[in-house]
Amino acid sequence: MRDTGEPAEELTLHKPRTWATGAPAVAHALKYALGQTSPRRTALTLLNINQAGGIDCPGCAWPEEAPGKRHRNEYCENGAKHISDEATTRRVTREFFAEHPVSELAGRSDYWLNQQGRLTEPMVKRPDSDHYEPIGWDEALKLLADELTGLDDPDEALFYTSGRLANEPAFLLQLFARAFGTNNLPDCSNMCHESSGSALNETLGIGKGSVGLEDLHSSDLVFVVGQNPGTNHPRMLSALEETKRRGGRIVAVNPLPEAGLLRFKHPQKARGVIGRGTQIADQFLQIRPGGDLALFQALNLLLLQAEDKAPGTVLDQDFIARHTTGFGLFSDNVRALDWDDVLAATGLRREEIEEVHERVLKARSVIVCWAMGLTQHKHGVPTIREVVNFLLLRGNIGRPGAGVCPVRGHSNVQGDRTMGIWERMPQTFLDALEKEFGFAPPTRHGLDSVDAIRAMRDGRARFFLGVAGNFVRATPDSDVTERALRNCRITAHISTKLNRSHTVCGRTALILPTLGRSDRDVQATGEQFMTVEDSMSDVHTTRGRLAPASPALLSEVAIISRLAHAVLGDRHGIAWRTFEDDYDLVREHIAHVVPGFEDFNRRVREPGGFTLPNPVNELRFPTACGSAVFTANTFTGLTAPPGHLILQTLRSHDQWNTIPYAMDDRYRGIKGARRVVLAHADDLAELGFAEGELVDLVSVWEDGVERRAPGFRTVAYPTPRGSAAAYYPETNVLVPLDSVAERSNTPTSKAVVVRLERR
Ligand SMILES: Nc1nc2c(c(=O)[nH]1)N[C@H]1C(S)=C(S)[C@@H](COP(=O)(O)OP(=O)(O)OC[C@H]3O[C@@H](n4cnc5c(=O)[nH]c(N)nc54)[C@H](O)[C@@H]3O)O[C@H]1N2
Ligand SMILES: Nc1nc2c(c(=O)[nH]1)N[C@H]1C(S)=C(S)[C@@H](COP(=O)(O)OP(=O)(O)OC[C@H]3O[C@@H](n4cnc5c(=O)[nH]c(N)nc54)[C@H](O)[C@@H]3O)O[C@H]1N2
Ligand SMILES: [Mo]
Repeated sequence: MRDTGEPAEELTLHKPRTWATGAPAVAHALKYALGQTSPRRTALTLLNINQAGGIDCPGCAWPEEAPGKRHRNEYCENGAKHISDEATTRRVTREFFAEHPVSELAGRSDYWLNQQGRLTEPMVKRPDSDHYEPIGWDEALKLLADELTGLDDPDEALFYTSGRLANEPAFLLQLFARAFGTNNLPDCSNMCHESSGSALNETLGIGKGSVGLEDLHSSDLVFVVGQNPGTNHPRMLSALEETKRRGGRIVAVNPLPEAGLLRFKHPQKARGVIGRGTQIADQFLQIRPGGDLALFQALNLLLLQAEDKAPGTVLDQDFIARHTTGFGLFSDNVRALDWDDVLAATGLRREEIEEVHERVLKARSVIVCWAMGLTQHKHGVPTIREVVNFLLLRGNIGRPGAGVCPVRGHSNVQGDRTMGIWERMPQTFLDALEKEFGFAPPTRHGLDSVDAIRAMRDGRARFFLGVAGNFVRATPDSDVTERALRNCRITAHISTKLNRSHTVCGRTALILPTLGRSDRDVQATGEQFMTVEDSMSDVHTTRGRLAPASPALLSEVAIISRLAHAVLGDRHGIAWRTFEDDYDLVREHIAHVVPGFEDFNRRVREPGGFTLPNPVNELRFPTACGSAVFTANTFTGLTAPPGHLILQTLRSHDQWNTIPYAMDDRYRGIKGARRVVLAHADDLAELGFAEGELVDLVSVWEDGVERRAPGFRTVAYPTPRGSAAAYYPETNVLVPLDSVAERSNTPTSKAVVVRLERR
């Protein structure tokens, strides 16, 4: 058989690991790096990751320590793999596209497409052609501009971004979209932390976390809920190790016994490389999927009852009286709680919850961290609101060692929102844009990702520009989404590497290749840097060191500004043509428009940058009523009908979002295959399957449409009864477009009802 370069799926199973990182992690990172690029480039990139003045790791948004306290190697295995993947010396050239028609590329795996290397020049796929062919930058941008000006209504255009985009191009993109006349700025947050933003805005008045690294280190009790830090935020484990060293306690809440939650070996300290490492979780709650709202309500009930028994000793009555509203409604609601419902929804024993309660009573400061295990559920928003109730009860907000900590994904996903990448930016932001640039931005809210798919499907949107992401693999209901994209007059992508979104084309399609984080960015006024904001609101610079992947690449700032100029000319007096020469000019505008960015150019040049103020930490709550808000939330347990399981779609240890880097998931003991479904041994037996059997996953949803992901191997795994897990993006095809979280419209990627069918 001809070697297609596609990885074979050959599953071997090992015992799941109980500890994360340590020496093997360093070895795995170097192995991947050296498979992609030279030792010299590896050294140049890895030594600069997350150093003051160096490259911000394009991996996750976990913050760095202050410059003086950083490790020489302030990166993790996965960050290192991620940046080597960008620094690769492999190239996708015009000859590649001449050899591979689009119809062939559309049949390739996400892994294969990514492994072809960096994109090198702009390419166009013209109507009725099955090939991408070279096109000059001016012609490409004119083609896009003509499509935009030819639309009947600016709202027929969509501008998607991922949180990979740095602040400067993000600011320019939203400025361009709004000057053009639309708020259609769907982004990856819609699939990610939208539920957090929604719940936190409503209850605290700001959609961001309130804690910094020092808070985490000094906290008495930290909850890690719905998050797999060993894989997705490995440097967070160093922070949690420090929390423990200082006497803090950690409670982990997760359906899966994830390796990093149990034990951690620090890769950059001798005691981490050998020996047993630190036990991270003092208590592990193996919760049923979707059970978190019930858990926090039960904890809140226990707090109310403890206060009843010993008035004035449990709740922070002063804080509640001075800084909150809604306590009465909240407490009436919680007092009606039925323990049987709680135990059924959580799958936990009452004693386990009471043990957590005892820990809470002992803790003077509490932080709750969370990620996708909370946000990607139907009740994601009320769950996070209940977490806020829990913290408010004892005044665990706005003081040292306490607060909310939504752990962000993409390295600049929080910054992009700060810069205005949001389909529903508040009027104050739009007013500031108007004051700075002299045009009135549209006030109608734009479309988020799910609504953008509906609009393309129904022919209401016809122009799609994707920046720094992989829209068709990040979104649900893959078949529906791909048909929707193919409905467009034009689909265009500003990308560093080939991905499936480039192969799902509108009538015309463009690939606009760009510099990555690791590439040196030299413009007319000299070498440029960009800026990012991490998960704890620290804003700092990022500067690449490597020779660009190709001389034909333009920076994102250049592409977006030139496109804007091609469409708008000098219409609003915006100096589009100057921005690419000098990114300081963009930052000047940001300083005028975005609160907290005053004197941006000077402050961001200081080592380590600066931290944005969070009003919550001054006990100011910019909600509608000016106080923090207690809410009343109701839960319904998540159970699958007989013969079915609740499937969560998650990340393996060897992928970055939609891009697999290898077929392994080391910590979970899975090697050589991604098309696997993890389910409890007793469920497999009850449903009549042996381990290692080949099955289709079939999702059932109220619309009666059958959604099928073929060819998965069953793996017996210690997940709660009735639930299962499989990797994204292979399983996105199973997530119905209309199955979304209340209020945030986030696809419910952590709760899909499926049955297994023997092949
Ligand atoms: N190496 C690497 N790092 C990454 C990424 C990557 O792909 N690779 N992606 C980045 C991005 S964009 C993001 S958003 C983050 C994602 O970081 P995570 O949120 O850690 O990512 P997931 O793999 O989706 O894992 C979700 C976790 O939630 C648990 N979970 C599922 N359902 C429930 C539930 O109902 N309740 C509770 N309590 N837990 C539940 C799962 O078992 C799993 O441990 O990581 C970022 N960092
Ligand atoms: N079923 C299911 N679906 C999910 C999730 C889930 O847990 N389950 N998670 C959701 C989450 S949390 C997220 S954040 C989304 C992620 O969705 P996206 O952010 O859209 O996807 P990525 O895989 O990060 O995008 C990868 C592409 O980004 C481009 N790229 C990388 N670096 C750069 C750069 O510097 N500049 C430019 N211009 N391009 C670059 C490359 O071409 C690469 O192919 O997926 C979501 N979808
Ligand atoms: Mo994310």
